[in-house]
Amino acid sequence: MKGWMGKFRALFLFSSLALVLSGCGKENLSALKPEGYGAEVILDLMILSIAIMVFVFIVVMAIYTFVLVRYRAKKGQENYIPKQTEGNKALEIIWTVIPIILLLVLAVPTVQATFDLAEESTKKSDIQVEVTGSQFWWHFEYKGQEISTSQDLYIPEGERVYLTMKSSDVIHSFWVPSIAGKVDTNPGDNENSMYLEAYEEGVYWGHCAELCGPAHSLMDFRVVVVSPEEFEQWVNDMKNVDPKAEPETTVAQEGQELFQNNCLSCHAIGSAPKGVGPNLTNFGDRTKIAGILEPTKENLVDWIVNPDEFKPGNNMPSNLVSEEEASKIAEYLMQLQPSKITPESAKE
Ligand code: HEC
Ligand SMILES: [Cu+2]
Repeated sequence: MKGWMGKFRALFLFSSLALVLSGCGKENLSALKPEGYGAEVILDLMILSIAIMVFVFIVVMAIYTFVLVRYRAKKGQENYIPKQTEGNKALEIIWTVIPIILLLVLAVPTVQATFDLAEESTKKSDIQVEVTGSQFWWHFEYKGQEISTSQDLYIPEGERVYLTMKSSDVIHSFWVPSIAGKVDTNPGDNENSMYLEAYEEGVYWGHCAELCGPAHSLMDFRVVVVSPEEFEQWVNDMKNVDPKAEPETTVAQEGQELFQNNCLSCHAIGSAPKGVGPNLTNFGDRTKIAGILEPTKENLVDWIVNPDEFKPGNNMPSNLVSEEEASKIAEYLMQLQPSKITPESAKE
């Protein structure tokens, strides 16, 4: 009875675990479904190393089973001690050389891929983005373009986009599993670099992959991959933003004034160096609010009044404005859509 219960419990535990883990299969967030060059190279290496491991496991298990069966003590051999042998040159050479060969088979493509993926841009015309990780959000500046944005990184399909990366506080790690490998962002002058090359248009999830504080698990961002023509359009739209442009409705105009008085110290609109908070130039086009909330007006008002409720320990103060004021600001922020290229149009 007890054994039966134990088995049942184990089965229950594993099936619930499977259920929970299957929740991790968010669309476009899997290193096992590569949609970019880096992710593909890395998956190939994983498959190669697993194949080698499985091969070694099978061979060892086969020899082990054979020896176990073939040389077990037979009847009347209870205290039998087999003939003792020591040193066999041929065998020793074989079991030294085979692992060396296996390691070489693994090492050569691994080292090759490491250098390949660490390639830096040598041309001036390449798209280069300076990435900064901050508790608990991401900032992006397009070098030589005077474009600043946060949370959603726009890149063109099929082109290499070179990233130089740093942190403004603690160590973070930039990871878009289905497009490329992960790279740490360090504080200070210690910059890292990598590139993204995405095969298909779409929106790809990214995560911070280095425990960096209370809201680390909520440090989500997106990579928005658009066609090269759309990307050019996006760049133009972003460059031509007038940060002081007056919104159409009176509510939004009031919101703009409230925003300028209460929020502009931390949030820039238009091209600007990284501030204390995310750049909101194209906030109306965001795929999520603060990387995690659906972009509805209701969520935005809740966020503005009490950001700590959604991302514990984040650096935006709560209760800066009343709910009524927040609602006006939300009206203003949601119409900040300078670009005709939105993630929705990118998905089609
Ligand atoms: C002291 C600096 C500071 C002030 C003042 C401030 N914020 Fe923030 N804000 C931040 C930080 C930091 C974040 C990033 C939070 C995170 O995701 O961890 C943020 C995030 C946001 C976001 C999400 C941005 C995105 O890209 O999704 C919105 C919207 C926002 N703030 C609106 C406002 C509004 C409206 C005000 C004025 C009432 C305001 N903030 C005042 C620091 C500030
Ligand atoms: Cu982080």
